[in-house]
Amino acid sequence: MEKTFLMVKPDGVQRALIGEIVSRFEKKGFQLVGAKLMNISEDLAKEHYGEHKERPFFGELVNFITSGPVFAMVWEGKDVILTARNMMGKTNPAEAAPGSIRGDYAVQVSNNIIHGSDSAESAEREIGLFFKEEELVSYEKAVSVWI
Ligand code: IDP
Repeated sequence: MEKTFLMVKPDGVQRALIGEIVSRFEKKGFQLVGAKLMNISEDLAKEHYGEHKERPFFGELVNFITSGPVFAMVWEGKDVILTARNMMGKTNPAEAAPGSIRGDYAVQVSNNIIHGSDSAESAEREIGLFFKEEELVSYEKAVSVWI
C-alpha cells in the first residue's frame, strides 16, 4: 500500500488546524500510520528542502519551517500521494481550489499550512528523514473493505 509524508507547518499548528487536517484525511478513507509533534532543526530543514537551496526564498523557507512546532505524519492508502496533493491544493493559495486545504485556509505562498510529498521517491526520502521504522505502525481496520 502506498505511503506519503504530510506535515502541518508551523502556521497550521499555530492556527489550530491540526485536528481539521487530520480529520480530512481520516474521513477521506486514508489510514494514519505515524505522527508526532516536533521542532525541526536547521539541518533537517535544509535537508528536507534541499531541492530549493538555490531559490531566493530558501532562507525564508528554512526560517519559517523552524519557527515553531510542526505536526509530522505518515498516511497510507491507495494513490495517497497524488490524492493528498489534490486535497492540499496548489502551492500558491491564490490558485488553490476552494475545498482544498490551502484553498480554504491559506492566503500566502510562504504560509501555506501543509506539506505533502510530491512523488513516490520524495515520499520514501521524507518518511526516512522524519521517522524511524519503529515509529510507524501497521494495522488493519475492519472498515477498510468498505473504502
Ligand atoms: P509544495 O509545498 O506545494 O510541494 P514547492 O514548490 O516544493 O511546493 O515549494 C516548497 C515550499 O516553499 C512551498 O510549500 C512554499 O511554502 C514555499 N515557497 C514556494 N515558493 C515560494 C515563494 O516564492 N516565496 C516563499 N515561499 C515559497
